[in-house]
Amino acid sequence: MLKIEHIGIAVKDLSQSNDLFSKLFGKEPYKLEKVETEGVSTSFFMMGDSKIELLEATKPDSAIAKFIEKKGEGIHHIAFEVADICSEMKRLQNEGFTLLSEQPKKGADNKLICFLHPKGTNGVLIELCQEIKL
Ligand code: CMX
Repeated sequence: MLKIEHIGIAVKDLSQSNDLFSKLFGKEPYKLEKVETEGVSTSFFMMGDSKIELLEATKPDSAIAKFIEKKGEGIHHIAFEVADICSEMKRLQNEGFTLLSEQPKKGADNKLICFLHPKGTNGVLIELCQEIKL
């Protein structure tokens, strides 16, 4: 793994949280993006070499809706950049971690992504992400 690519924060109301975090950071999000397959609306703030992603559920059965129902708003996942997601997935599977998809999926912000189950990582949901080269 190369670096922390972003930290994801689950929020109830993206528009209100964009205002709140814009005030906190002193800058606007550089991107707003809906990811239908994950059932989320997202925004991204550039924070030096890393990012903060805010996530609002767009469907009642999405991972973010379930998370907020159970735990409330807050840090949802930590995403790590990897150079080659397929080889990293194989490596982690061989190490005994539980991958939440067999293949990388298309995620927000032009990334291929894969999650690891938080039960195998001390209760922290980990995302691997690789930039899609255009
Ligand atoms: N961080 C830590 N623990 C989490 C968690 C999270 N984000 N989400 C769920 N859990 C915990 C639950 O609290 C539960 O713990 P207990 O068994 O102790 O109660 C356990 O994981 C299993 O949870 P569950 O309710 O049985 O299962 P869910 O249906 O909530 O699924 C998970 C959990 C992680 C498998 C699912 O949320 C998932 O597949 N996540 C990956 C995809 C995702 O999060 N997409 C949204 C973000 C997309 C993006 O970044 O663009």
